[in-house]
Amino acid sequence: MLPAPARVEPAAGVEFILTPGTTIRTSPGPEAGAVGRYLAELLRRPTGYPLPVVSAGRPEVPGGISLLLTGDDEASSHPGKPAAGDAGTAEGYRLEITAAGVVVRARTATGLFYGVQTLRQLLPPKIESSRRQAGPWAIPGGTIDDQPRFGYRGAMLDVARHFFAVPDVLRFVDHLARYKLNHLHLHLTDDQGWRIAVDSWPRLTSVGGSTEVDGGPGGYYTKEQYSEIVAYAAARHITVVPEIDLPGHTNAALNAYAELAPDGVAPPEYTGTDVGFSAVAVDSERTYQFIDDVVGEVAALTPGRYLHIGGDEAFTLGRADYTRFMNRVQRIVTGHGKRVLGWHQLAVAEHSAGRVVQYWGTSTEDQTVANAVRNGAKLLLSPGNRSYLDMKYSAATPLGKDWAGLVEVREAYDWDPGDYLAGVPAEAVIGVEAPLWTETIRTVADIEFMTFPRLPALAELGWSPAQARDWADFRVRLAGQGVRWSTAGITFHRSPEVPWA
Ligand code: TNX
Repeated sequence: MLPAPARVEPAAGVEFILTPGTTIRTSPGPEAGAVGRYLAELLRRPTGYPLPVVSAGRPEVPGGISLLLTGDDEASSHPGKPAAGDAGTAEGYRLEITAAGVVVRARTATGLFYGVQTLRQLLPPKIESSRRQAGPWAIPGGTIDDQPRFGYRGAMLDVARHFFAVPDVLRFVDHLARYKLNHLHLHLTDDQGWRIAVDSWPRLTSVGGSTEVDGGPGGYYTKEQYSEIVAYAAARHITVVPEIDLPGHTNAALNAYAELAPDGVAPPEYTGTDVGFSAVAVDSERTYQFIDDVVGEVAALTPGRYLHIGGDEAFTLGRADYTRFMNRVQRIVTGHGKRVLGWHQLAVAEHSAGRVVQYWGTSTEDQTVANAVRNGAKLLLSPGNRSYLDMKYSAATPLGKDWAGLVEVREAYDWDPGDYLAGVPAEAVIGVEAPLWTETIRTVADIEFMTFPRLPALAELGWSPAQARDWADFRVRLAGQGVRWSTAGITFHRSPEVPWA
């Protein structure tokens, strides 16, 4: 299983076998019912079984698969204790598999959903096929008690450098769901393109959306399309974190609206891959009106608590201007009811209630970040040399970059997020995120080649207890996932570090 569950007790010689008569029973209510239907949809095509989903408070007849929401009383008598506060409890589940049936118990539908992902991995790999396969469909017996170590487990997709249409993003969401990740960060704006419709500033997309790296056609999401991504992710218990990168990485916006540029002159469109050359006019009130409009519209479409404001690589601004600007942008974000997330350069700005800095450096020391944390910020870890999905695996990797180093699977796996940055206690770490920048990434196959197998490695760091981290064991479990990816049609890097079947 991957990520490794917190506690597994196998029952030797016991197995449950899925049959044409198997029923899926769920607690009453729409949330548990939706998880039941999700499970049925995963299983129906490969098995060819009808797998009806029925709602029942308590199954009168044992057998089949039951997805049950537990009351607080029942949940509190469970032995699994949360490691990371409420999120741990809320996302935990217990899975019991006997010859008579499968029971998933959880306090929330999110916990049931994670129990379902574990169950999926316990079925034979042919369960990943989109065509009907011959049985038997055996699930090994035992009990699993599980909950995540960290409450934030994410991946970022850069849809600005190269645009990815809605179906491609939804497929990426499904990859996250498989490994119990719960945040999708969308890098929606950059020098090469603006990808989210803003009604009050229409040229952002009509002009700013029509470019991408190497001069491709670009594209953007209408509000309906963005909401479709949000809803699809929510159905998989994943929260979308939209990023509007400021004050740098803004050439597409400046190209669309000259009034936002420091000298009032629109720069030409940009389809190269340099960074750090653009910035909005930080001394113009019009700029703050623009940000208030954009943040307001994006916040209104986003149910999650975070709004990411970038803050990286604003090389044309001095520290004082940058800090003053970011202080003001942070207030705009909280004014629209969201918490601030930003790349760790944001650490120099004043504290803002509930803010999170995302560390993307390659050193384990950063005094400015440690200070921001002492002042109340939380930390999200995305070390470039560990978690960046756009770094090459080896010098021979045809895609990607290498400025943060070469990142083979062991490098991506063998570090501890709880103990990474000097002077930052584990309690201040909300979790981990793997960013995929797309300067060199053009297709779904490109995305998957860079994502698999490193995203599962990061998922285990985010979910499993620290003491479960064991490279020798992990590489064998990872190898077992390979046949599932091939069966599901997912492209992956056949790392020489992993004993693939
Ligand atoms: C740095 S990481 C960037 C991105 C690039 C990436 C390429 C960060 C916050 N900024 O603009 O796409 O490197 O690896």
